[in-house]
Amino acid sequence: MVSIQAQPYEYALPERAPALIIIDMQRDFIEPGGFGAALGNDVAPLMAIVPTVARLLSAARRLKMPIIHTREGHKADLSDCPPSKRNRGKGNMRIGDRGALGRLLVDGEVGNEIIPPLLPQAGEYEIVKTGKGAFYATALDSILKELNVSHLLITGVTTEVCVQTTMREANDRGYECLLVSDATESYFPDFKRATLDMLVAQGGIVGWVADCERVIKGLERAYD
Ligand code: C5J
Repeated sequence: MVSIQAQPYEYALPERAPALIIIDMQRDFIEPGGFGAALGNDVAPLMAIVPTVARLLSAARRLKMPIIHTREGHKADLSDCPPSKRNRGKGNMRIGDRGALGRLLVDGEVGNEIIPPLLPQAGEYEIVKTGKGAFYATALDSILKELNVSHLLITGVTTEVCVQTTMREANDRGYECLLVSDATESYFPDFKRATLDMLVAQGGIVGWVADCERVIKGLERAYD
């Protein structure tokens, strides 16, 4: 059996290839003028992981793995954005307000698009989600079940918010999850570090962590 060298121990790869999940690599979080920047964050660290995510994406395409992209986006009338979500954040910009990339976190606006180097291709799934977790109020679980997928390789932003929430939701639903450590990023380095530690603590209470190089090596050995 082929495995990926990971923490807290080897991640055994199944016969059916894992799905690559790319969380919220949209302009709103990665580019200046979007939602992340409106909250006062420096977006440069998030931009820096784009080549690594692109490398994984290209490997997944070559190996014909299922690929799922998510975007965090709300309806234009914000009927799917509860006050518990909208009335948060610092500064005077909130979800739905107009910024340099259009209305923040609203589906169909420029800021809500996936960044050009990672744009989905035909045959890949693009899920618009309103929650932090990608399973909440989406078809993700049924898509994965239909594809007969049991293992997920998780990437994207931000590590401690939508990525971690999705990985925990996935683990609760029975998926074996590995987070790719250099293909995820946070605006807060300490939060990223703590998240990676938490996921693999206690014998991998939520799942596994490995870097892109190790992941690609394992995938090529298993599925090439
Ligand atoms: C946030 C996300 N940070 N994609 N969303 O609000 O992590």
